[in-house]
Amino acid sequence: MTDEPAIDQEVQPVDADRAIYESMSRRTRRSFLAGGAALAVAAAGFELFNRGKPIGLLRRPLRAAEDFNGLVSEYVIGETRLAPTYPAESAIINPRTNGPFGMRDDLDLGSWRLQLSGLASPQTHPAYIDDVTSWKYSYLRSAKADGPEGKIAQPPSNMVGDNNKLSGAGSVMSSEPQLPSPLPSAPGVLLTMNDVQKMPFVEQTTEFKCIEGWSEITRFGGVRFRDFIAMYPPFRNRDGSLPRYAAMTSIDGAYFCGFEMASLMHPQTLLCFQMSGRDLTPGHGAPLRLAMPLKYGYKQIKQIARISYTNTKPEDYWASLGFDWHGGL
Ligand SMILES: Nc1nc2c(c(=O)[nH]1)N[C@H]1C(S)=C(S)[C@@H](COP(=O)(O)O)O[C@H]1N2
Ligand SMILES: [Mo]
Repeated sequence: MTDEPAIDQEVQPVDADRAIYESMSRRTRRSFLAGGAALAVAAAGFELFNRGKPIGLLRRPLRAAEDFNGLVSEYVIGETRLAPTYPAESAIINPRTNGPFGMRDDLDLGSWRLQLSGLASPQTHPAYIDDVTSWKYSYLRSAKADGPEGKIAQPPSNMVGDNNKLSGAGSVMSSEPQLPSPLPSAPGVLLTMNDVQKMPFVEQTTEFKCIEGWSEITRFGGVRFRDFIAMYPPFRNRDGSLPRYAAMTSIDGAYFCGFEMASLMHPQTLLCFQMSGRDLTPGHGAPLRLAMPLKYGYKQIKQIARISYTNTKPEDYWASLGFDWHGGL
């Protein structure tokens, strides 16, 4: 107990963030009321559970409860509080790797570009391209050994074991993803890691939680997604609002996540290229992944290749298998 790291409550908001922090404490109080309501719903619904038809991996009442939790997290809790932060020294040095889907451990990092679409005025950017999907990545191993370019990666053997422990998910986990969702062609920009690293560097030590039931204190380094949004502004709707969502896909499109814009604007959402003070390893999602300490690991997509802003709710890998689309803690 005593070597449990002290939670650092002294997160100092910069001025621009102050309004958010103030509304956070108000909203947190309100969320206790919502929590009470959720408990009542849970108690009443428990009996119905076994009668429900399965939807994806979850039975219907559980699915409904997940949707309800999603609403609570979206409108009441999720985007307005801060995850606790810890001293950098309390972070684990070699975090475990988990989740190999849609990844290529043989990606030639020099060939990596971020395909970014749904921008306000992409033509003004020097890296403008008519169709971001025309970019071809290259791989270090020969095409002969690995099959054609873009083939779904076979999980490297050191990354497989953990996934099979996800209860009830064994048959799904061992097969290829069912809903590969490569995003359609679109104009946009192709960014390099240098472009990403031009924004202010931030380090953040937070608890990383996987829905399988393990967690680790992890030190992430990267740039705030909200800075990235400011640097490469999304299109605006007629009423001036930002697009509702961003869709992201991993290198071969086989792992994909959707996010509310509010989640991406959260000050702890990072586009991340370091863990434990070192460059990301392939298993952890080199060169670029998300860190979102208010969401479960499955929303923290690794080896991002594509980000697209949209008003259409994006497909999500684990949501398509029955888990909550929001993945909030
Ligand atoms: N591309 C991709 N990203 C992914 C996954 C995956 O299978 N493929 N798994 C997710 C899950 S379930 C977890 S718990 C975390 C694990 O991150 P880590 O390997 O850095 O611990 O990655 C997430 N991001
Ligand atoms: Mo996970």
